[in-house]
Amino acid sequence: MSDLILYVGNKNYSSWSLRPWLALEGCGVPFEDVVIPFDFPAGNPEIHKISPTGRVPVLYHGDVRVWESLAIIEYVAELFPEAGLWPQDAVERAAARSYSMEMLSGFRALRGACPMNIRRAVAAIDLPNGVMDDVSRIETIWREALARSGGPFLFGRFTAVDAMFAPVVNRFEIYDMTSDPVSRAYMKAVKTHPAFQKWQAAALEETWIVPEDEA
Ligand SMILES: N[C@@H](CCC(=O)N[C@@H](CS)C(=O)NCC(=O)O)C(=O)O
Repeated sequence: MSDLILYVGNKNYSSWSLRPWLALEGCGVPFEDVVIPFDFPAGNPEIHKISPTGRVPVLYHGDVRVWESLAIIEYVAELFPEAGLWPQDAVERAAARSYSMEMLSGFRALRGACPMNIRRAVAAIDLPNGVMDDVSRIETIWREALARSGGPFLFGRFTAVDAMFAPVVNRFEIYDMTSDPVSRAYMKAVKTHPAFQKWQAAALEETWIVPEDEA
């Protein structure tokens, strides 16, 4: 039994939960997960019992509680340095963190209009202003990193920054947002990664419907 417990939201919808979950799973860090669905109109009161923000993800490690997706990744990266959550090279690590921070703090138009939804069938939707600017910046990041590393992941092997962008891979896919061959190859690498497949299989088992996340 692992002493790391990661509380996550619905695997079908919870993009912020997917990020640390995938970083840990994809880098071979032992942990357990507990799903707390947000299928209540006013939010699930259970989330408030375990999270200071009333949001997931939250990590428990004995008495230590860490919230916010990127803070969780950083905590676990320090706990398991050999797992290689970040690139080993300091300059590459700085770039990976910069991209991850862009994801955490930006791309609001895309995130607002195009919710992650693992089980959704592929279908384009009308996109409000700003969404394609976000798509363009993300594709520039991917192109830049993949050209430097040679792929198949942004920094060669799978790292936390790929986990940070994994919900975007789902969004690009289900809303049919790109035909760029470099993006498509990267999306395929993420979607076929065993850790992503494991999350996807669990998401497909879920039956909760969250109407506001059904674009
Ligand atoms: N900045 C936070 C965002 C967390 C967040 O917004 N989580 C959503 C799920 S993806 C949530 O808990 N929603 C529940 C609710 O609003 O009731 C992070 O990076 O962890």
